[in-house]
Amino acid sequence: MEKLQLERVELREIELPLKAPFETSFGRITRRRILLVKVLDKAGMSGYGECVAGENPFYNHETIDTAWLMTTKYIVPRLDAVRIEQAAQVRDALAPIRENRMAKGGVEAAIWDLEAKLAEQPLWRYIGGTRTEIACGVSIGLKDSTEALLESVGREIDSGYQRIKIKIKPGWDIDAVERVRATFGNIPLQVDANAAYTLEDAAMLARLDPHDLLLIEQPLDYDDVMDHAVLQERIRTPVCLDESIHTVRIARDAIAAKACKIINIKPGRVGGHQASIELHDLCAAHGIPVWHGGMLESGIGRAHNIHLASLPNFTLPGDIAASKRYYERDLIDPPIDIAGDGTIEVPKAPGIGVNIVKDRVEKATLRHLSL
Ligand code: OSB
Ligand code: MG
Repeated sequence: MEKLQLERVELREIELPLKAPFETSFGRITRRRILLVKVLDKAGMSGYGECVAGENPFYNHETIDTAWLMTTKYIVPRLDAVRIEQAAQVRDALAPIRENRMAKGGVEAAIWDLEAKLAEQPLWRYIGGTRTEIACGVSIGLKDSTEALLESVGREIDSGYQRIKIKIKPGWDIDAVERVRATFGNIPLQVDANAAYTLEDAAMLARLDPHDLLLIEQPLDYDDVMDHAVLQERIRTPVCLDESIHTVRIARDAIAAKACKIINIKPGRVGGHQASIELHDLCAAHGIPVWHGGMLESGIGRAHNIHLASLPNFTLPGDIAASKRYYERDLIDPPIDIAGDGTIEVPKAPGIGVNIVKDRVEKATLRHLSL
């Protein structure tokens, strides 16, 4: 394999207005701030990654500002000192830096894109993917009224998405699910609580059982594995962990404790593609199906997600929706779109295989730094 020699890293903080506000149990956002990472080698070849840290430390501890700091002050200097020659070395090189996995994942993703480009292969093939198209679901935020929720669900079913996920929180749960079931019947449906409940809510959550949900995502707290195991004994709906799975080791423990039957993989949450692939393989070995989560990425992050979701154990539809669901104008052209059957084709060109529109990136840039 050709050796990679990083010459420069460019960071940009960009801001994209969302077409509509997106609300979860931890808040509502109207604009998405995104940290874009571009890596360049001596020959001027480049790779792009997207750090998915949020504007606030509500999903996990990271924010776009902490990611900027960690990337400039620790991650890039560390990669410079270690002189990594392959994307597969990034994870070990960055291991001494604790936590901050979204920051690491953004940089690692850019290096994977560059390396696959140097190898003249699409990223999916380079990392061992097996699918040429992936199945897409959609994540519907909390709404102000049941009417707005039903209208949104109907629209997404009509667009072809293969399953619907609705956000829930205390006070917006059983009734919302009942109304969706009553209106749309037996559609593939799942819910995401973003850690909004406690074990005391177990009896209430058991009332979701008759609705045959595909899964309930992260009902309990972000650092809680054992209570999820107790909850799973009390409810029939399969528990799927998102926020709790910070590392491959925690996933191993969660599986052993029977805290979940399904795992959602987001590369930013676990530190990048390599950790995601390991997590994917661990789950496959234990018969735990996985699906790809989303963090309202621009087309750049979304493209990375699509490649990763081509691995064989991604057997459930991912939160990988079309660009136009969130953004008027994506950073890539053509934008990512779904086919009528709710699938997205995995790009075939080298690396992430999408065309980045430089002047759109430029226009959306709030700050820029070259290292
Ligand atoms: O929990 O899956 C989540 C968005 C931001 C933070 C957390 C989550 C989400 C989503 C959006 O559900 C999924 C998407 O990008 O479409
Ligand atoms: Mg989630």
